[in-house]
Amino acid sequence: MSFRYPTIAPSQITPRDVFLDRRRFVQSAAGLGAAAAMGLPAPAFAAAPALDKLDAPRNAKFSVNAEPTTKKIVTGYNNYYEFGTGKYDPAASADQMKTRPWTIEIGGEVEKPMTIGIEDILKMSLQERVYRFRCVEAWSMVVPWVGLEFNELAKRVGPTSKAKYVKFTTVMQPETMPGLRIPVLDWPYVEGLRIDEAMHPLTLLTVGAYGETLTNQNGAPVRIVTPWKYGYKSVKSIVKIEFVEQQPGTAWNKAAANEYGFYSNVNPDVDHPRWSQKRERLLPALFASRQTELFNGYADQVASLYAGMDLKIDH
Ligand SMILES: Nc1nc2c(c(=O)[nH]1)N[C@H]1C(S)=C(S)[C@@H](COP(=O)(O)O)O[C@H]1N2
Ligand SMILES: [Mo]
Repeated sequence: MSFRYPTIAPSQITPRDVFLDRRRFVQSAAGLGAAAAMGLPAPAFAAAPALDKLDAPRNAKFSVNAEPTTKKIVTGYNNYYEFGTGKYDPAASADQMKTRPWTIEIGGEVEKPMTIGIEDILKMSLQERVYRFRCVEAWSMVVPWVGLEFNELAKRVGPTSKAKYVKFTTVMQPETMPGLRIPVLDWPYVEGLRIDEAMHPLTLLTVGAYGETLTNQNGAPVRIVTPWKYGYKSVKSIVKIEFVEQQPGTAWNKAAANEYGFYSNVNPDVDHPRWSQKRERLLPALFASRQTELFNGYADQVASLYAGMDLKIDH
Protein backbone atom coordinates (compact mmCIF):
# COMPACT_ATOMS: atom_id res chain seq x y z
CA MET A 1 0.00 0.00 0.00
CA SER A 2 1.25 3.46 -0.67
CA PHE A 3 0.27 6.05 1.85
CA ARG A 4 0.90 9.65 1.13
CA TYR A 5 1.98 11.98 3.85
CA PRO A 6 2.17 15.74 3.72
CA THR A 7 5.77 16.80 3.24
CA ILE A 8 5.35 19.74 5.60
CA ALA A 9 4.25 19.28 9.19
CA PRO A 10 0.52 20.17 9.31
CA SER A 11 1.23 22.66 12.11
CA GLN A 12 3.38 24.66 9.69
CA ILE A 13 0.68 24.93 7.05
CA THR A 14 -1.31 28.14 7.15
CA PRO A 15 -4.69 28.57 5.45
CA ARG A 16 -2.89 30.74 2.88
CA ASP A 17 -0.46 27.93 2.05
CA VAL A 18 -3.36 25.56 1.67
CA PHE A 19 -5.07 27.95 -0.70
CA LEU A 20 -1.98 28.44 -2.86
CA ASP A 21 -1.40 24.69 -2.88
CA ARG A 22 -4.94 24.10 -4.14
CA ARG A 23 -4.39 26.57 -6.99
CA ARG A 24 -1.17 24.84 -7.93
CA PHE A 25 -3.04 21.54 -7.87
CA VAL A 26 -5.84 22.80 -10.09
CA GLN A 27 -3.26 24.17 -12.54
CA SER A 28 -1.39 20.89 -12.73
CA ALA A 29 -4.63 18.94 -13.07
CA ALA A 30 -5.39 21.09 -16.14
CA GLY A 31 -2.18 19.76 -17.67
CA LEU A 32 -3.38 16.17 -17.36
CA GLY A 33 -5.38 16.25 -20.56
CA ALA A 34 -2.19 16.98 -22.49
CA ALA A 35 -0.38 14.10 -20.77
CA ALA A 36 -3.17 11.71 -21.68
CA ALA A 37 -3.12 12.92 -25.31
CA MET A 38 0.57 12.05 -25.49
CA GLY A 39 -0.10 8.58 -24.10
CA LEU A 40 1.66 9.30 -20.83
CA PRO A 41 0.43 7.63 -17.66
CA ALA A 42 -1.55 10.05 -15.55
CA PRO A 43 0.15 11.01 -12.29
CA ALA A 44 -1.32 9.60 -9.09
CA PHE A 45 -3.18 12.78 -8.23
CA ALA A 46 -5.35 12.42 -11.35
CA ALA A 47 -7.81 10.68 -9.00
CA ALA A 48 -8.93 14.04 -7.63
CA PRO A 49 -11.14 15.72 -10.21
CA ALA A 50 -11.04 19.49 -10.54
CA LEU A 51 -14.17 21.08 -9.10
CA ASP A 52 -17.13 21.45 -11.45
CA LYS A 53 -19.46 24.42 -11.55
CA LEU A 54 -22.71 23.71 -9.77
CA ASP A 55 -25.07 26.61 -10.23
CA ALA A 56 -28.24 26.18 -8.23
CA PRO A 57 -30.91 28.71 -7.32
CA ARG A 58 -30.71 30.02 -3.77
CA ASN A 59 -33.53 28.94 -1.48
CA ALA A 60 -34.16 32.13 0.52
CA LYS A 61 -36.61 30.49 2.90
CA PHE A 62 -33.90 28.18 4.19
CA SER A 63 -31.01 30.64 4.06
CA VAL A 64 -29.68 32.86 6.82
CA ASN A 65 -29.09 36.51 6.25
CA ALA A 66 -25.39 36.51 7.02
CA GLU A 67 -22.21 37.01 5.04
CA PRO A 68 -20.72 33.62 4.08
CA THR A 69 -17.35 32.73 5.54
CA THR A 70 -14.67 32.82 2.84
CA LYS A 71 -14.27 29.73 0.70
CA LYS A 72 -10.58 29.76 1.60
CA ILE A 73 -11.42 29.11 5.26
CA VAL A 74 -14.22 26.61 4.64
CA THR A 75 -12.04 24.53 2.31
CA GLY A 76 -8.85 24.99 4.33
CA TYR A 77 -9.88 24.47 7.96
CA ASN A 78 -11.63 21.12 8.35
CA ASN A 79 -12.35 18.12 10.48
CA TYR A 80 -12.02 14.90 8.50
CA TYR A 81 -10.17 12.45 10.73
CA GLU A 82 -9.70 9.89 7.95
CA PHE A 83 -7.10 12.38 6.71
CA GLY A 84 -5.61 13.21 10.11
CA THR A 85 -6.71 14.95 13.27
CA GLY A 86 -5.22 18.36 12.45
CA LYS A 87 -7.46 21.10 11.04
CA TYR A 88 -5.12 21.56 8.05
CA ASP A 89 -4.55 17.85 7.39
CA PRO A 90 -7.64 17.28 5.19
CA ALA A 91 -6.85 20.16 2.81
CA ALA A 92 -3.23 19.01 2.63
CA SER A 93 -3.86 15.31 2.00
CA ALA A 94 -7.40 14.63 0.75
CA ASP A 95 -6.56 15.23 -2.93
CA GLN A 96 -5.81 11.52 -3.35
CA MET A 97 -9.32 10.38 -2.43
CA LYS A 98 -11.12 8.72 -5.34
CA THR A 99 -14.61 10.17 -5.80
CA ARG A 100 -15.48 8.47 -9.13
CA PRO A 101 -17.08 6.07 -9.73
CA TRP A 102 -19.30 6.68 -6.67
CA THR A 103 -22.50 5.02 -5.58
CA ILE A 104 -24.60 5.07 -2.42
CA GLU A 105 -26.23 1.83 -1.33
CA ILE A 106 -29.61 2.53 0.29
CA GLY A 107 -31.38 -0.21 2.18
CA GLY A 108 -32.70 -1.55 5.46
CA GLU A 109 -36.33 -0.87 6.37
CA VAL A 110 -37.43 0.38 2.93
CA GLU A 111 -39.87 -0.77 0.24
CA LYS A 112 -37.38 -0.41 -2.63
CA PRO A 113 -33.72 -0.75 -1.72
CA MET A 114 -31.47 0.76 -4.37
CA THR A 115 -27.99 1.79 -5.36
CA ILE A 116 -27.78 5.29 -6.76
CA GLY A 117 -24.84 6.82 -8.60
CA ILE A 118 -23.56 10.31 -7.85
CA GLU A 119 -24.43 11.38 -11.41
CA ASP A 120 -28.11 10.70 -10.68
CA ILE A 121 -27.99 12.63 -7.42
CA LEU A 122 -26.43 15.60 -9.24
CA LYS A 123 -29.42 15.54 -11.62
CA MET A 124 -31.95 15.95 -8.80
CA SER A 125 -33.37 19.39 -7.95
CA LEU A 126 -30.36 21.13 -6.46
CA GLN A 127 -30.60 24.38 -4.54
CA GLU A 128 -28.21 26.64 -2.66
CA ARG A 129 -28.76 27.21 1.05
CA VAL A 130 -26.71 29.51 3.24
CA TYR A 131 -26.50 27.67 6.55
CA ARG A 132 -24.83 28.37 9.85
CA PHE A 133 -22.46 25.52 10.59
CA ARG A 134 -21.22 24.93 14.14
CA CYS A 135 -18.45 22.59 15.24
CA VAL A 136 -18.57 21.17 18.77
CA GLU A 137 -15.14 22.71 19.26
CA ALA A 138 -16.89 26.09 19.44
CA TRP A 139 -15.98 27.53 16.05
CA SER A 140 -18.60 28.32 13.47
CA MET A 141 -18.94 29.30 9.85
CA VAL A 142 -21.61 30.44 7.39
CA VAL A 143 -21.57 28.27 4.26
CA PRO A 144 -23.48 28.43 0.96
CA TRP A 145 -24.05 24.69 0.54
CA VAL A 146 -25.61 23.16 -2.59
CA GLY A 147 -27.77 20.08 -2.29
CA LEU A 148 -31.26 18.67 -1.99
CA GLU A 149 -33.52 17.77 0.87
CA PHE A 150 -32.58 14.33 2.11
CA ASN A 151 -36.27 13.47 2.28
CA GLU A 152 -36.44 13.63 -1.55
CA LEU A 153 -33.97 10.78 -1.80
CA ALA A 154 -35.68 8.93 1.06
CA LYS A 155 -39.04 9.10 -0.72
CA ARG A 156 -37.56 7.16 -3.65
CA VAL A 157 -36.86 4.12 -1.45
CA GLY A 158 -39.98 4.38 0.70
CA PRO A 159 -39.06 3.90 4.36
CA THR A 160 -41.36 1.38 6.11
CA SER A 161 -43.05 1.99 9.47
CA LYS A 162 -40.16 0.13 11.12
CA ALA A 163 -37.67 2.80 9.99
CA LYS A 164 -37.06 4.78 13.19
CA TYR A 165 -33.51 5.98 12.50
CA VAL A 166 -31.21 6.57 9.55
CA LYS A 167 -27.61 5.42 9.63
CA PHE A 168 -25.00 7.01 7.34
CA THR A 169 -21.60 5.44 6.62
CA THR A 170 -18.48 7.08 5.18
CA VAL A 171 -16.28 5.41 2.56
CA MET A 172 -13.19 3.47 3.68
CA GLN A 173 -10.22 4.07 1.35
CA PRO A 174 -7.16 2.88 3.28
CA GLU A 175 -4.93 3.63 0.30
CA THR A 176 -5.90 7.32 0.31
CA MET A 177 -6.86 7.85 3.96
CA PRO A 178 -3.81 7.71 6.25
CA GLY A 179 -6.00 8.46 9.29
CA LEU A 180 -7.68 5.04 9.10
CA ARG A 181 -4.49 3.51 10.51
CA ILE A 182 -4.96 5.46 13.71
CA PRO A 183 -7.67 3.98 15.96
CA VAL A 184 -8.91 7.36 17.17
CA LEU A 185 -12.43 6.40 16.02
CA ASP A 186 -14.06 3.03 15.32
CA TRP A 187 -13.86 3.13 11.48
CA PRO A 188 -15.78 3.47 9.26
CA TYR A 189 -17.18 6.82 10.42
CA VAL A 190 -20.87 6.28 11.12
CA GLU A 191 -23.49 8.84 12.06
CA GLY A 192 -27.20 8.67 12.62
CA LEU A 193 -30.36 10.74 12.83
CA ARG A 194 -33.82 9.96 14.13
CA ILE A 195 -36.15 9.49 11.16
CA ASP A 196 -38.04 12.76 11.73
CA GLU A 197 -34.73 14.65 11.94
CA ALA A 198 -33.51 13.03 8.73
CA MET A 199 -36.79 13.83 6.93
CA HIS A 200 -36.84 17.45 8.19
CA PRO A 201 -36.56 19.92 5.30
CA LEU A 202 -33.40 21.44 6.80
CA THR A 203 -31.45 18.18 6.45
CA LEU A 204 -29.48 18.70 3.26
CA LEU A 205 -27.94 15.97 1.16
CA THR A 206 -25.02 18.13 0.10
CA VAL A 207 -23.03 17.89 -3.12
CA GLY A 208 -21.45 21.32 -3.36
CA ALA A 209 -20.56 24.67 -1.85
CA TYR A 210 -19.76 28.10 -3.28
CA GLY A 211 -21.34 27.15 -6.61
CA GLU A 212 -18.97 24.21 -7.16
CA THR A 213 -18.89 20.50 -6.38
CA LEU A 214 -17.54 19.70 -2.92
CA THR A 215 -13.80 19.59 -2.30
CA ASN A 216 -12.61 16.24 -0.98
CA GLN A 217 -11.82 17.79 2.39
CA ASN A 218 -15.43 19.01 2.67
CA GLY A 219 -16.75 15.49 2.08
CA ALA A 220 -16.92 14.95 -1.69
CA PRO A 221 -18.85 13.81 -3.52
CA VAL A 222 -21.85 13.74 -1.16
CA ARG A 223 -22.39 14.43 2.54
CA ILE A 224 -25.08 15.39 5.02
CA VAL A 225 -25.49 18.85 6.58
CA THR A 226 -27.78 19.25 9.61
CA PRO A 227 -27.32 22.91 10.56
CA TRP A 228 -28.95 22.77 14.02
CA LYS A 229 -26.55 20.07 15.23
CA TYR A 230 -22.84 20.03 16.01
CA GLY A 231 -20.69 19.47 12.92
CA TYR A 232 -19.82 15.83 13.58
CA LYS A 233 -23.39 14.79 12.75
CA SER A 234 -22.72 16.05 9.20
CA VAL A 235 -21.15 12.85 7.88
CA LYS A 236 -18.89 13.11 4.83
CA SER A 237 -18.31 11.05 1.67
CA ILE A 238 -21.33 8.77 2.17
CA VAL A 239 -21.43 5.30 0.56
CA LYS A 240 -24.20 3.67 2.57
CA ILE A 241 -27.56 4.79 3.98
CA GLU A 242 -29.57 2.37 6.12
CA PHE A 243 -33.05 2.88 7.52
CA VAL A 244 -33.02 1.01 10.83
CA GLU A 245 -35.25 0.25 13.78
CA GLN A 246 -32.72 0.76 16.58
CA GLN A 247 -30.68 3.87 17.32
CA PRO A 248 -27.34 3.23 15.58
CA GLY A 249 -24.02 3.45 17.38
CA THR A 250 -22.22 6.53 16.06
CA ALA A 251 -18.51 7.29 15.73
CA TRP A 252 -18.22 10.03 18.34
CA ASN A 253 -20.78 8.58 20.73
CA LYS A 254 -18.86 5.30 20.77
CA ALA A 255 -15.57 7.16 21.31
CA ALA A 256 -16.83 9.21 24.28
CA ALA A 257 -20.54 8.90 25.13
CA ASN A 258 -20.37 11.44 27.97
CA GLU A 259 -18.94 14.07 25.61
CA TYR A 260 -20.96 13.39 22.47
CA GLY A 261 -24.62 12.45 22.82
CA PHE A 262 -26.68 10.95 20.01
CA TYR A 263 -28.74 14.10 19.44
CA SER A 264 -25.90 16.63 19.54
CA ASN A 265 -28.18 19.61 19.11
CA VAL A 266 -26.34 22.91 19.45
CA ASN A 267 -27.17 24.14 22.95
CA PRO A 268 -25.47 27.00 24.83
CA ASP A 269 -26.69 25.53 28.15
CA VAL A 270 -25.16 22.09 27.74
CA ASP A 271 -21.39 22.43 28.05
CA HIS A 272 -18.99 19.91 26.65
CA PRO A 273 -17.34 18.33 29.74
CA ARG A 274 -14.06 20.00 28.81
CA TRP A 275 -15.24 23.39 27.53
CA SER A 276 -18.17 25.80 27.48
CA GLN A 277 -20.63 25.98 24.60
CA LYS A 278 -21.96 29.42 25.61
CA ARG A 279 -20.00 31.28 22.95
CA GLU A 280 -18.56 30.55 19.57
CA ARG A 281 -15.74 31.78 17.38
CA LEU A 282 -17.26 32.77 14.04
CA LEU A 283 -14.29 32.28 11.72
CA PRO A 284 -12.07 34.12 10.94
CA ALA A 285 -12.55 35.74 14.38
CA LEU A 286 -9.82 34.78 16.85
CA PHE A 287 -12.06 35.02 19.90
CA ALA A 288 -15.31 33.37 20.85
CA SER A 289 -17.26 36.61 20.84
CA ARG A 290 -20.51 35.36 19.37
CA GLN A 291 -23.22 33.95 21.57
CA THR A 292 -24.20 30.37 20.78
CA GLU A 293 -27.87 30.11 19.84
CA LEU A 294 -30.11 27.24 20.87
CA PHE A 295 -30.33 24.84 17.89
CA ASN A 296 -27.72 27.07 16.23
CA GLY A 297 -30.42 29.67 15.49
CA TYR A 298 -32.85 27.15 13.94
CA ALA A 299 -35.14 26.77 16.99
CA ASP A 300 -38.20 28.11 15.11
CA GLN A 301 -37.88 25.25 12.66
CA VAL A 302 -36.72 22.31 14.78
CA ALA A 303 -37.65 22.84 18.44
CA SER A 304 -40.95 21.00 17.95
CA LEU A 305 -39.03 17.81 17.09
CA TYR A 306 -37.90 17.66 20.71
CA ALA A 307 -41.12 18.58 22.52
CA GLY A 308 -41.29 16.76 25.83
CA MET A 309 -37.61 15.80 25.82
CA ASP A 310 -35.16 17.07 28.44
CA LEU A 311 -32.44 18.56 26.26
CA LYS A 312 -29.94 18.39 29.11
CA ILE A 313 -30.36 14.62 29.37
CA ASP A 314 -30.94 13.81 25.68
CA HIS A 315 -28.11 16.00 24.48
N1 LIG B 1 -16.33 10.91 7.67
C1 LIG B 1 -16.21 11.98 8.45
N2 LIG B 1 -17.17 12.90 8.48
C2 LIG B 1 -17.04 14.00 9.28
C3 LIG B 1 -15.89 14.16 10.11
C4 LIG B 1 -14.89 13.16 10.05
O1 LIG B 1 -13.86 13.21 10.74
N3 LIG B 1 -15.07 12.09 9.21
N4 LIG B 1 -15.80 15.27 10.94
C5 LIG B 1 -17.06 15.92 11.32
C6 LIG B 1 -16.85 17.18 12.04
S1 LIG B 1 -16.32 17.06 13.66
C7 LIG B 1 -17.15 18.39 11.50
S2 LIG B 1 -17.05 19.82 12.41
C8 LIG B 1 -17.53 18.50 10.09
C9 LIG B 1 -16.61 19.46 9.37
O2 LIG B 1 -17.08 19.73 8.07
P1 LIG B 1 -16.28 20.73 7.13
O3 LIG B 1 -14.85 20.30 7.15
O4 LIG B 1 -16.88 20.63 5.78
O5 LIG B 1 -16.41 22.10 7.72
O6 LIG B 1 -17.48 17.24 9.39
C10 LIG B 1 -17.98 16.15 10.12
N5 LIG B 1 -18.03 14.95 9.27
MO1 LIG C 1 -16.83 19.18 14.68
